[in-house]
Amino acid sequence: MIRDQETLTLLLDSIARFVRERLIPNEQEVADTDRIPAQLVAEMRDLGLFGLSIPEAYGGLALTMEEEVHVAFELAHASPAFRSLIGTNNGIGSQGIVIDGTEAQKRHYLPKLAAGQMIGAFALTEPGSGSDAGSLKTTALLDGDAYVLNGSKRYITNAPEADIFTVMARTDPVLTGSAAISAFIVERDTPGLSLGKIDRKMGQRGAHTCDVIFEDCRVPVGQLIGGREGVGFKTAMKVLDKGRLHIAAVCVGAAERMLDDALRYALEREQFGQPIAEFQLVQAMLADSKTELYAARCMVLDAARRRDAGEDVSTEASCCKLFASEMCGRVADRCVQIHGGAGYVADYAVERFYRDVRLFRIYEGTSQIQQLVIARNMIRSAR
Ligand code: COS
Repeated sequence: MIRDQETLTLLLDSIARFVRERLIPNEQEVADTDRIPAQLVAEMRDLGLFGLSIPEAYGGLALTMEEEVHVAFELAHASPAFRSLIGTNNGIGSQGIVIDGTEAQKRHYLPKLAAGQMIGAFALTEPGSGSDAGSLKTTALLDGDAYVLNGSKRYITNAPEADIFTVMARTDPVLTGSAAISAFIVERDTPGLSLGKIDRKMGQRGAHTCDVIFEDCRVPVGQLIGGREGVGFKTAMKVLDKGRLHIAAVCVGAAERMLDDALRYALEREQFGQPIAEFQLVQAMLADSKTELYAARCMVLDAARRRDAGEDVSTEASCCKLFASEMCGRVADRCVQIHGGAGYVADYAVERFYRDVRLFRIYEGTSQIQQLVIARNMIRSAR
């Protein structure tokens, strides 16, 4: 749902200008230094990018899902590291509170997340539990007026920068499975919380992940999201439904950027006396990429509109994440191919994007998990 086309167009124009004039010219520096300059972070705050999906009552822009995916299409034209910094505050790092938090939790945390004064992170994955999120082992056992957390979380996006973590942990030491999982808001400076060293990743330099370790970390009872035990896994799944749709939109934006670069290169680069864009085998790669991109864009917009209309889009979000992230991988591969030898050297953005976009098929649920969710939902509704 687009509430006011004129306002949205103004927002998208200013983001497109910011991407073109500020983010893209700084991409290489971010890749070289593994850090987003503080000045750019401040400009992202001023544009309201940290609070896109947070309700207006708590200082956010309260974008509908359809509006949010349009913003994600634009932002993802620049290096994914930029989107990643604002991504957790708008997505997995805030939505647990937005969807299931108590009024007091919303009032305390959301305005700071929306303003970018606080960075949020989402701590679900563990060393022994990735795709099988329901088997997580971190415990949170009630002791007086606090839950005592023990365990460790892995590959947590923005953990090195985070001020608060949404942490999924077991509040029942006996019950197995997801029904014993509860969600907590844990502040970074809580005694007993420590961070591992920053992971050395294949790509997305400038966006950081690391382990988050809990050793007898006492978290006040008021930090239990929604004030209810045993519903933390469902909170996590609801957060991921939205996150997967957002990531699918990011895949569309990144693929558009790579294809723009490849088309420009194909028009400039001459071989056999003419631009390589004149060759039909290059045209096939351009055309296949454009076609798949168009399909992914339509899917993302349709699912976003359905979510705005109040439909359960768990299946559609997984369809979008599966198709768009796999599409993005195929487009990245073709765009490197169109660049030829130039696509394999770091002077061209496509070499970096090729590595950066590989993550899209893995995080917020691998392609195989999306297949599983889609098929299980189909079977469940047919029974
Ligand atoms: N919304 C609300 N509730 C949901 C839900 C959703 N999208 N998906 C599942 N649930 C509920 C189920 O209804 C079930 O509730 P009941 O026990 O009351 O029936 C409960 O959650 C458990 O669901 P399920 O039995 O389907 O859980 P499984 O352990 O079989 O696992 C998958 C489900 C595999 C889909 C889940 O573990 C998953 O998404 N894994 C990937 C994790 C991931 O994306 N990690 C990325 C890192 S975070 S960036």
